[in-house]
Amino acid sequence: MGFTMNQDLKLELLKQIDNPRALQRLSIERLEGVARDLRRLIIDTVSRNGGHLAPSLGTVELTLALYSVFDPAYDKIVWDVGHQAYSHKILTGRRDNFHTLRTKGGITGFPNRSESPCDAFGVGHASTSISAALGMAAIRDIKHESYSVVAIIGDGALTGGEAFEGLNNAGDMKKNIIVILNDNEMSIDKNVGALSEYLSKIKVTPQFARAKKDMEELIKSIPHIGDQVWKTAGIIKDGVNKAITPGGIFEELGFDYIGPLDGHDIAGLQQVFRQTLQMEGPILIHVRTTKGQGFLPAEMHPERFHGVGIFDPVSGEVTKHEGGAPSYTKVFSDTLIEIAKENKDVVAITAAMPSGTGLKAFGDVYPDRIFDVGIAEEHAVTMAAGMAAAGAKPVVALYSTFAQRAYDQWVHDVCLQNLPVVLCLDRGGLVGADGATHHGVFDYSYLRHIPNMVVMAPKDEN
Ligand SMILES: Cc1ncc(C[n+]2csc(CCOP(=O)(O)OP(=O)(O)O)c2C)c(N)n1
Repeated sequence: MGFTMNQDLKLELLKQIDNPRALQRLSIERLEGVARDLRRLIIDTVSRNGGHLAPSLGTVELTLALYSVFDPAYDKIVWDVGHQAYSHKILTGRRDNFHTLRTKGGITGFPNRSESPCDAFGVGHASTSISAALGMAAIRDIKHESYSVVAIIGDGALTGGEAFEGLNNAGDMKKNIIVILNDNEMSIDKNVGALSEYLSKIKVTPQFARAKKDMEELIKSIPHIGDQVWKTAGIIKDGVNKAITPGGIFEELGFDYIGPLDGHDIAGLQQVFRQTLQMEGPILIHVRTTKGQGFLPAEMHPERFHGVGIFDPVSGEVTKHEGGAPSYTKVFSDTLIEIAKENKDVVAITAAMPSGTGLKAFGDVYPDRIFDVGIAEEHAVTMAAGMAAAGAKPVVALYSTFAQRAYDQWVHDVCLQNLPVVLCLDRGGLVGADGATHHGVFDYSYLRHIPNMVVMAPKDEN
């Protein structure tokens, strides 16, 4: 399974790219050819080994445009979660081994500092990229170095609190840092949250964003008093800003906002990336992409192809595993629906994983009793504590590895107050192909010692 490269794949253009710097010399037509080769290799490999197909298909052009302007061996490119970074891996020295993706001893599923110097930061959990990138930018400036720092974060990962903490701090520190927001309106399932709605309402073209600059130039050109008018008319200027600038929320946070851009238009992206080389301070580039781009089954079912097992690379039909014991997820899902029938106080909370945790079925039966809070495990747990304090019996369903985020919330918000919150942990133990970032091996050690916490592990589905 997946240990040899498919010799039928020609990949003529991709085979010529031994170093990402070669991309800087290619025409747009050639880069588009490389994009086609990348998609072929990604689809072929993931169809045999499983992996994060739809996220990685969505970022092919974005990666090519980025690496035809920035150099991942010199600049610091920080991918958030890293599940969309297969093109990055292939273009940075792992093309010929890519067929070993997610196999023992093979290429790992996420950027990994021990795998390549081009993997600026190790990832797997969401919403860390802006903080990490800001840290790099701060030290770059102390050391008087000159590399660019770029964080690429999805609209789903942007729902995580740490991403907001990073934005807030970056806007204040005013370091040269670029945040690329890869907006495909999807988390694993449909993205949630007020910010997601805000992003979807930004429908303005880049030309319209230019209007702000034109207004500034117009006012400043008034003879004698123009500069003064621009300086003193703070309130008006602010009003103008808000009225005509898309992405104003990011401007308010101290970023220069550029977008929304077509994330599959290599030439358009290149042009903007080059412009940023002349700019100072934090910049947010809002890019719209299609999850699963270029493989119809994944475009039509981005949730199914977010993280997928073995499938037919032509039809997209996913190989089903019939028989065997029911999964933990299925047993949990069915049981919670039963319990909720008896007990009207039971509500369920998911942190952006309704499908993965089995809570989707619960939501179908009890749409008013399920809460998808986004990739926000800390918030999920404290919100559950609030619900318990108000008389409910909340069940928080998380993957073991992501629950690590909410350690203090369990100590301080749930257990110290002895509130009746149930945590159901999926993916406990070694999880296999997703690797070290996703293993659920610490839950006993980080939960068992907390006073008032009872830890139980089911022996089997009964
Ligand atoms: C802390 C944490 N919680 C949950 C996850 C599981 N997870 C992986 S990718 C993902 C969705 C990310 O959405 P987005 O950032 O928009 O990227 P896209 O897949 O849409 O490209 C989630 C919830 C995670 N990796 N980390």
